[in-house]
Amino acid sequence: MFSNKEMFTETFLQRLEMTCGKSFQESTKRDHYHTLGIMIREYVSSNWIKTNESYRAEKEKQVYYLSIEFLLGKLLRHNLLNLGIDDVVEEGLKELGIELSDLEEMEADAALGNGGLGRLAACFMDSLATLDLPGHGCGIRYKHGLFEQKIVDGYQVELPEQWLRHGHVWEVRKADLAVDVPFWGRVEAINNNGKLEFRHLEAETVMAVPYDLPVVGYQTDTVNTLRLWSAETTPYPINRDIMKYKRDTELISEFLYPDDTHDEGKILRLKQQYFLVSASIRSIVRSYRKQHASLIDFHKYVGLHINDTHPVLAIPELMRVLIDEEGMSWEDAWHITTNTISYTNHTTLAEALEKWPVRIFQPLLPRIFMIVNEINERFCQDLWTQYPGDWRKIEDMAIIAHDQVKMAHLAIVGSYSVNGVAAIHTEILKQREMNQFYQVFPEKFNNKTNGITHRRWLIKSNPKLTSLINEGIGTKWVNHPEHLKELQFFQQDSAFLEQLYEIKQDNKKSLAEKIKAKTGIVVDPLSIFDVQVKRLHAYKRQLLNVLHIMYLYNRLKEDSSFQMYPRTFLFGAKASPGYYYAKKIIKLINTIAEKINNDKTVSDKLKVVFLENYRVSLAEEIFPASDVSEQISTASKEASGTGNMKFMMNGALTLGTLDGANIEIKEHVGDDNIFIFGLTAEEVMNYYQYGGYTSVDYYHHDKRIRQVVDQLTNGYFGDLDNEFEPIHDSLLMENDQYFVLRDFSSYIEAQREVGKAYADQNRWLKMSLANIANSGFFSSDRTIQQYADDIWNISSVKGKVR
Ligand code: 26M
Repeated sequence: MFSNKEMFTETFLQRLEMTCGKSFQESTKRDHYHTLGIMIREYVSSNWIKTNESYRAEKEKQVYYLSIEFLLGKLLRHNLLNLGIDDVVEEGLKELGIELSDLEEMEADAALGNGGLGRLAACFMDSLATLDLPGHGCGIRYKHGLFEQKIVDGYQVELPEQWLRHGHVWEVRKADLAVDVPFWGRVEAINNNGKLEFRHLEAETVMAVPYDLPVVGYQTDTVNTLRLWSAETTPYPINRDIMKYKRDTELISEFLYPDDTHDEGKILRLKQQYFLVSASIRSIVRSYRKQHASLIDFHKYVGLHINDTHPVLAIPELMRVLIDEEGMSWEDAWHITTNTISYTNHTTLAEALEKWPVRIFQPLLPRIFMIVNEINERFCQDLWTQYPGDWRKIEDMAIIAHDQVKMAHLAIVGSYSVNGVAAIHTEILKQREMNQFYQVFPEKFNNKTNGITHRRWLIKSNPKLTSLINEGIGTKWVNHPEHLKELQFFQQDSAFLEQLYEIKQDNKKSLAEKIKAKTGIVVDPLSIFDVQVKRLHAYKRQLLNVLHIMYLYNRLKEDSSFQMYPRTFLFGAKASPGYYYAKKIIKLINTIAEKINNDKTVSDKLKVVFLENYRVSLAEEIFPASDVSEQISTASKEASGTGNMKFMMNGALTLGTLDGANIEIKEHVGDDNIFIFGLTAEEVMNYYQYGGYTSVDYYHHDKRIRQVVDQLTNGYFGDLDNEFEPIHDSLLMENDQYFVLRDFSSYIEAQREVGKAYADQNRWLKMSLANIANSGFFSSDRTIQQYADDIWNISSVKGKVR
């Protein structure tokens, strides 16, 4: 049905009548979108079935990527592109007077994630399928994804997100594959001929219903599965209060938690975690059992990867299945479990490390708690043998201590691989945060630097740049992104550089139009688009960016001889609804934007725009239109970053600290093609350890700093009622935890260099080209191949199956 235009339009019209029960004349854009989605799903389904059959027939090892978040975004164009039918569909629709881009607008972003960690999971799904690797995702089908952000009077307001309002065409509900997940109740031990057996009694049971999404690889027949679980009531609940049972059950998959650092310790969150893990493992074991007589070789055929500690209960849950359901000994079960589970750490921020009070954990998951307890006791025994008498160390490393269950400790002890997400991050884990564990299990630790799918973040989002690259070096890079390196041949080709310039200008114009339409603000596409888009966090230091803008404004107002290249500063950021300080920063950005954008005396030099509701689909419009990529976290705090890679791939230049993957970006592009400033991770950590930083000294000794910090509270920007006093205090009274004032001068200097480089158009274009050319390493295809080779031990099934 997609082999040519005519075939497509014919089938489309036929399906439209069948699925919508309307004539073409009566039909709406939504009907068209829906019909197209159904057609694509149908087209994919035979390869989906074949992929599954061949995995079964070949008994291939399968990897399941367990993640509490999958930040997918829109799927229509992505699927068309991967299936290689985007042109046929686009042209066919045109014949019918329909614009494909209008249909794309009908689709809601699937925003089942907060930020980096969730988007990484989505990129990994794409790379797994494209590389023909037997890897699948397991997640939760939240009824409401990440909240929708509105800016009202400069403040963030959150609205519930409604992606399922019109249904989701890509999902298939599989009611027959539902499994039960038990909570609460009590455990009874029975003596069966001298062997203790455990039964979980009087549990409140929740039914987990899977919704499967096909994950289509690029130009391949492989179709993997992303299985999202939805919580429903069982037909025969034991709970007498039916209404309460229904509420409690449905709440489990109702909302995504909108926090991406703070461990809130909410019982519902723990319920979500066990729900995901238990449903996934039960369904994996059930299908495994159809192929294998016992679970004794489970680890040879199944890998379970846990995306941060959120799914760490996979460890005790697998132990429970092996012991209670399969009758295995503890030793056999432990051998299998610790050869099945692998774990990725995504942060070293102390406030993000998950800990659960025993008083919450034990009653909710009584059998799982017993198993965690046993794991802890055996681990402490081993430590005692290795470090006899060292009570302090054992207390530090224990999985349960001071009535808390430490999820990261459980993850390290119960897995065979622990990886960080960028070289420096892994080093910090090994040498500092997890050093005690590294000493005991050095062989487990390894690095896997993050990556992004160049199919969404370059080919799909920046078609003009994609065409230019294809004209220059052919299309080999599409399957082997390291070939982007060949773009370096064009370093001296002024015609090529000119085209690169035109494409960036076109993309900037499109974004400028969008900004005008959404906010009424007119921005000049000839100005430098200087962009910071990411979650709002103190450690990411949006504040440093803001203080610099205030400084520039002051210079422009006070010194008529001050020269600067015109700039447009763009921000996009959601703050966690309960994160008071982060919300203040949003208000601050909007407050200074208001004053600056309405000051005619600087309007040819300076504009500030806060883009509402930053999300995957908006990101796809921003990266291609960016010149400067702000990656200015306090060194040592950003595990990797992945936005930095998306900017780079679209030819933006990084202005950043030596943090996370910025360091590897610098190594790939070379020192001349990046702007680095600020303290190193080493220096930051030394300050934390030995002290020696006094932020007020910087306030007193640098009048540029004094001026902008004073302006936070003196009403200069028109703010009322000490609105920004908390920010002012964080810098002076609380000694500026994130070294904003310490790095201020160095940042101004680096920003000046950026302006100078941009003014030399030829130089800038060469730098931009160097960034695109060296971005191949940051494709998630490279990352996933490393996971497959070094952690999972799986290989491409291309040619092996079907
Ligand atoms: C935990 C408990 C309760 C509520 C929310 C959470 C929680 C949710 C998401 C905690 C952390 C979450 O994500 C952290 C995250 O996104 N980390 C980022 O991971 C990226 C991919 O590896 C890295 O590039 C970023 O540097 C890192 O900040």
